[in-house]
Amino acid sequence: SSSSALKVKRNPLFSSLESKDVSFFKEILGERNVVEDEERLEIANTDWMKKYKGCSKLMLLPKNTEEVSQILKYCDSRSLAVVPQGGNTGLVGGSVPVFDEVIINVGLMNKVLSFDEVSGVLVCEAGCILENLATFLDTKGFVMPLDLGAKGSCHIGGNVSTNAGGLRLIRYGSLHGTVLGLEAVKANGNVLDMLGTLRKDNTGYDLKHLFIGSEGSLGIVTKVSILTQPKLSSVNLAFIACKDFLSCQVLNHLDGVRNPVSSSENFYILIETTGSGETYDREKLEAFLLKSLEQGLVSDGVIAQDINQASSFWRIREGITEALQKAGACYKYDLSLPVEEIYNIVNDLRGRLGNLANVMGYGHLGDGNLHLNISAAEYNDKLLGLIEPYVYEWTSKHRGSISAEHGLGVMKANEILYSKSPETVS
Ligand code: FAD
Ligand code: 2HG
Ligand code: ZN
Repeated sequence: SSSSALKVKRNPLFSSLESKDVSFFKEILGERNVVEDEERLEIANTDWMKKYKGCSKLMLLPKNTEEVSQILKYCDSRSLAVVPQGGNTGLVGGSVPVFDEVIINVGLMNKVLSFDEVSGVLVCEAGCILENLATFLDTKGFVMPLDLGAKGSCHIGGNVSTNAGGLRLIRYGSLHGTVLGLEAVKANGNVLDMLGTLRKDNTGYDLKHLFIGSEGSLGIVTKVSILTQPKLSSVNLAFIACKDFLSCQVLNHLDGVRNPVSSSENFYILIETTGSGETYDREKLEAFLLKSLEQGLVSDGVIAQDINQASSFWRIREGITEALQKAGACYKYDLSLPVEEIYNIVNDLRGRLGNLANVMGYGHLGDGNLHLNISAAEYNDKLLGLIEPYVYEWTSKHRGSISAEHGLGVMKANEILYSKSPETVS
């Protein structure tokens, strides 16, 4: 359970939910948006990996910022603990209660508020699902600056709160660059209007940056203003096999997905380019592949011939997490490391764990971000003892980050000192 993972006891200073609290919430939110139904709570208490589980008796579904503010103000006055929840796709146990916290899910706050077709600035509520925003922008000829495998469920507010990286970071940069403004509600109910749409604003501290990646610890994000990008006409996608870094053994777990390249190598890389010169862009990518083949860096490669083939390539990459989920228990580490070191930790762990588990390395090579996934039949303490603190110490020794893009959550809240000096934490 999440409480044993965190090795903490419920803080007795927090009160327990009483029926008068539920009545208050029903009064401000309406009966329907105060969820006490056991089945729905079971889902909301359980994380995506089914690894972390809380025992909340209540989920609240506010419809606007004012309701979020009222909820938080009341919880603050009654000392009721809360946990903000978005699409519940987080991979570090942060989106579900540790004990009996009240779950606040902003999923009903899912409206696009404005879109400026000249600047590309989109302003929306935090509960918008990433894929819905992408679909909306597509009709306007724009794309979101971020994309990730969980797009069908994750919320933009969740993305901001975890500072999600994803598959386009190398092209469009991190959310610290693309998020132009936020609205958030602090634990005492105060609303912080930081919802600017300006590209430049140096009037004092840029408070919104503290919220990006704060995992709900500073308040609930209710609105997001984000810079989107024009959709470019030429998109090229190459799937290459090579003798370098990225392991793709996990392909074996993907039902019905054929390996697009005929040779079977240990390493695969997916490269997407976007531009506006269709012939030129393609020729450039082809020339790059040819040169890499000649130099012996690449052993095989294909460029997607059409959009269907391109999405089938992306499905392979985006489906790894789900495939591993089906394969059994999975210990996940999300590391930033100097690129040249990335694969050494995979090899080290293979040696260390032997046939106790399958060690997989994949991720975002261009960002220096390794997803080290250790797959076993079931979770067990002996295996965990061999992995931790080994992985954290290894990462710390190389001045890496123990959370590149997923956040600390419950899983790593107590491990922050592996990546930050004490003075910067206390
Ligand atoms: P949740 O999981 O609901 O919550 C995550 C954290 O944010 C929790 O701490 C929660 O309390 C807090 N939170 C949520 N909403 C709010 C809010 N409105 N205000 C304040 N706090 C809030 N992550 C990546 O970075 N890159 C990837 O490529 C990637 N791919 C993934 C693929 C799959 C298949 C899956 C399952 C996950 C993937 N993730 C990835 C992890 C996850 O999708 C992201 O962390 C995502 O940003 C979480 O969004 P969410 O809405 O689901 O948030
Ligand atoms: C990805 O890049 C996600 O696919 C998930 O960040 C990584 O499951 C993982 O470890
Ligand atoms: Zn990732």
